[in-house]
Amino acid sequence: MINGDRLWNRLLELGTIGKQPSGGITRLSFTKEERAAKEKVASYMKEAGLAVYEDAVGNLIGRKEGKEKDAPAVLVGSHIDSVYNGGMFDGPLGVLAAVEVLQTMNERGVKTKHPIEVVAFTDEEGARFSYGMIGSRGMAGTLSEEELVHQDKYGISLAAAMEEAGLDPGKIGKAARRKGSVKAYVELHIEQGRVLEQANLPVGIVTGIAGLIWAKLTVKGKAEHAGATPMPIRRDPLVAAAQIIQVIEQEAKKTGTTVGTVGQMQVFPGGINIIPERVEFSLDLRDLDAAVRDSVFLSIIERAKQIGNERNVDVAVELLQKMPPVLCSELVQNAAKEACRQLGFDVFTLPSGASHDGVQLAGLCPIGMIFVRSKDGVSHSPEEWSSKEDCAAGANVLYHTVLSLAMT
Ligand code: HGY
Ligand code: MN
Ligand code: MN
Ligand code: MN
Repeated sequence: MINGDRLWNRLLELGTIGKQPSGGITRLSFTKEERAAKEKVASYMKEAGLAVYEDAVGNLIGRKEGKEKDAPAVLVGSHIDSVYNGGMFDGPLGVLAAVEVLQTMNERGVKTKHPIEVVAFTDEEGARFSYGMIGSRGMAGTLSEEELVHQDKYGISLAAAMEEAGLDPGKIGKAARRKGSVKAYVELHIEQGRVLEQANLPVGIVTGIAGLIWAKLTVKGKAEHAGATPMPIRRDPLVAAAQIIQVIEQEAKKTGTTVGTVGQMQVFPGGINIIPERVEFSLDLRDLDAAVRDSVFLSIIERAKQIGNERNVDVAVELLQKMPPVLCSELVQNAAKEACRQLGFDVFTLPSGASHDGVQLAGLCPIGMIFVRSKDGVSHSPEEWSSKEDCAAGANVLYHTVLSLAMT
């Protein structure tokens, strides 16, 4: 069994880095908080007896050699960057459990055929630049320098932030892994939903990961005096945006499986006595079925353009990123199911509404995920919580899953 106390203490310690007065954690990619978190995790990796390095896109990696040095590696990981005001488990549980698994193997003198690498992927969340999974895209070889133009709210580009962190945007291709060099990728993660809690189970095995679309909608009207402009002649972009947001909820609800969220909104110029000139807001749209998701997206755009015509305002939609839904491989799912049986846990499978780095790696190697129960299903919030016992349960399932994948 893994050392549950050591895992829990490291989770608590890492959770202090980037802690906000609100109790949430903000550890955005390429910031000093994330740098400090990387240094902390690198120290844990060294304690675990791993060879530690960062690749060309800033993924932090700890490697345990296999008996066959050049055999394809088994990757185990997650991320340590966070959303704004997030929780302490989303990402770190997967990275620290992976370190714990390898440290336990080394303490027991366990030798595997395949090398095993723990990976803390760069910028999984995409919170700072509204463009995520930079590290796993880099490792999959699908990240191009052109994508590094995305900017944060201060106008700093991903490329500039990477340079400041000592990385060379021109050399990100060096992080790409050759097909065949990775046997499988496994990620332990909190469920961030309510399914395991309602089933009264500590762990579950993921069948597939929903595909997401992120877009930015801009509605342009006419700034005028709030007091002197009669209602019928206004070209108010904020009222139009409010109608479009209602449409997003209606169209998503219609399918029963699609989820649509507006998480960001900015009103310009933002004066209390000015009819806004322009409104910008985000759209996060997801479904396990890409065709269903895409048809909802098209309906939303159509209705948004109609609303624009009716209200004589201009509606523009910019696609920020689009990720396909992916299925978890039988290879990894079966290894995880066998691990659950060995440990006496129910074998329970469920889909993931949240997206994860495995989506980017599915073209490189077989992928799979193990979920740990989330209290009240809450995540991306300071209320995010999983019990020490459930975290240890997940890490033990991860241990046996990785062992069986790396042994033969
Ligand atoms: O947005 C997501 O689903 C993940 O937390 N990056
Ligand atoms: Mn997240
Ligand atoms: Mn996550
Ligand atoms: Mn993830």
